[in-house]
Amino acid sequence: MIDLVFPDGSSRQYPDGATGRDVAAAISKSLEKKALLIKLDGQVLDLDRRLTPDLLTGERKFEILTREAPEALDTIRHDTAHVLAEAVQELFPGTQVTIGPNVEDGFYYDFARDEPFSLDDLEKIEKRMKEIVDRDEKITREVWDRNEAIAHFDGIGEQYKAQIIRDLPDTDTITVYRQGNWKDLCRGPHLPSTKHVGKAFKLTKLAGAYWRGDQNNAQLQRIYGTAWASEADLEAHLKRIEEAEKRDHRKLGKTMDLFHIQEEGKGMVFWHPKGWALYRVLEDYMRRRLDAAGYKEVKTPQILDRSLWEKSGHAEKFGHAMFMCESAEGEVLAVKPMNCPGHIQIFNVGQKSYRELPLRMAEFGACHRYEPSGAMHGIMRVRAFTQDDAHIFCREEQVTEESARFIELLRSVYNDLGMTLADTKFSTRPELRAGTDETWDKAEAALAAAAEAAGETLTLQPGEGAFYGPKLEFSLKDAIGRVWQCGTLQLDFVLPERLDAEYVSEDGSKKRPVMLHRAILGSFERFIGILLENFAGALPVWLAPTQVVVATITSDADDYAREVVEKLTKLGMRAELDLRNEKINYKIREHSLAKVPVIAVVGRKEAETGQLALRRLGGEGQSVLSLEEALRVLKSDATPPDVA
Ligand code: THR
Repeated sequence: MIDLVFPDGSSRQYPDGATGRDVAAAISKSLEKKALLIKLDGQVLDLDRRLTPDLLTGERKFEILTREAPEALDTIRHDTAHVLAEAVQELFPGTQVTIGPNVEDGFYYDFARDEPFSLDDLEKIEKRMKEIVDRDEKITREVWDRNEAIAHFDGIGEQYKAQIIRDLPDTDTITVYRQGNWKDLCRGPHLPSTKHVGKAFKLTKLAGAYWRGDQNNAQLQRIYGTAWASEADLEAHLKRIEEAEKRDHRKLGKTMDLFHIQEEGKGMVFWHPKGWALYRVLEDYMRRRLDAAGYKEVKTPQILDRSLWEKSGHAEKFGHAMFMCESAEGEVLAVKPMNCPGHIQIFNVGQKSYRELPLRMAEFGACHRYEPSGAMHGIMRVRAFTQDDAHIFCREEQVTEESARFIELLRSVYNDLGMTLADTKFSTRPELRAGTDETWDKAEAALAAAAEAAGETLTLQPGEGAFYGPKLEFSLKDAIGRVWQCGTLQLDFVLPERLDAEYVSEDGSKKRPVMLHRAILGSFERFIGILLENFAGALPVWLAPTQVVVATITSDADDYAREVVEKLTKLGMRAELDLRNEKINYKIREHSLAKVPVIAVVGRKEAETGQLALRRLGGEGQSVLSLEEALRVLKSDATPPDVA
């Protein structure tokens, strides 16, 4: 007999060889109907898998999974990939299947076929997939002999599958899933039949791929799809994608004339006047916040001799991401990928006393890191970026207090920028690292304790720390629920040691300071991308590159419009004049597309009465105010939240 423990803690016995379906049926007919899979000691298995003692690997924890279970969604996606492969092979005989894993929100399948698939083919394939679902093909698991499996797949011309089996360790059980007349080598688990896949799926795109991701291998065709447990979930997903496309910062960058990137500078941003205006507002804001929080701003060189990067450990541990250059005299220099070694050089000039700590050294440091050309994404993922960086040199006993202050500042900055902190990850020692295990033990314990003292709940990310220390990563949630990792706080005992930073302690002895590396925005480039997507370009007045456009209805209001712009400019606002001989509705549409938050419309009437008609982006109608009142309202909207 097999003893199973249910989620409510109760346990029951079943005959050896009973299936998950038998167990569900014994509980209730309705459960048997809804059951799709089972979970046994953490492993998801087919509903019809015979339960044998060798499957019990732990506390015999047993669960029946229905459509609503997250694990079921993974299987639905994977089964949709199988249905896709079956449909492709039915419609395009001679196409070979390779692999078809799950990815975020869906799956893909790589096919070997000489002729390319077209977008029209995707429609045909989708139709056939729905027919396969209607056929309700039973899905069954079979254990095959390894050599027979190789011979079978070779025999039917499926070279890739035969190759996959050849490369599997001898000890692996070879399982083949049969679905109607179609078979695929697969580890499983799978749903009981194609009916359960449902029709909440959509094929989304075609892409090229290489066998095993190696460009020396054969080229394959990848079909991507998304699949969900219900039509409503699919609809919601497609809506989110549509919404995200509308907000794409690359598109907004163009329509708002903010920046561009070109081939000759992959991952390097050309800021246009309007984009740079936005950048400067954000930089000015950050500078004020840092000044107020007791940071001292510095500027350190862009390229430095390789020897310094060897000493710091960057050349060895971070060299893969560094750009190197050589001078005419043969010196080898590295373009800085980080600001930390530079800041330690400033700390090391003159003797430091414990009284000077904590010393918070800030820099809007332009860094360069090599990113593979395929990984770049607009201004969000770039090779040249500017960190809102700072290093806090402090005593060990100041770590908790400084971490708490930093987290408080970070929360307040995100709040001012209209975002909320969603999640904090704690990343521990990576494979490639500097420093001893004892140092890492100490650093990890201290950082986790400091974060918890500051009220943070941490999600663990083992092995994701910086090479010199563990780190906290702070993520934001945007207006459509997407999460972006931005801020960081890292605790480092390693670099002060490697670069000889020291201070004179209270008892006159020399000690190493602890270094806290921290950034709030992460990088200005990425953060501006996030702001644009979060607000769909409709930035709050204080951040908007152009805050007000004064647009005339008729030319007899020109002088008055000029006077208004002059007044706004005097108040420190970014105002523009639109005197063009165009219809007012045309002007309004154009400035709305450019996401200007306020348009002040002036005609003869406004000029005569000394008024302004204000139209807000996304708002209905207009409010007519006296010039004085309008200036007061606009000035107030344009004031950054930390100054207000
Ligand atoms: N060196 C750190 C980094 O690049 C900053 O100081 C935050 O992640």
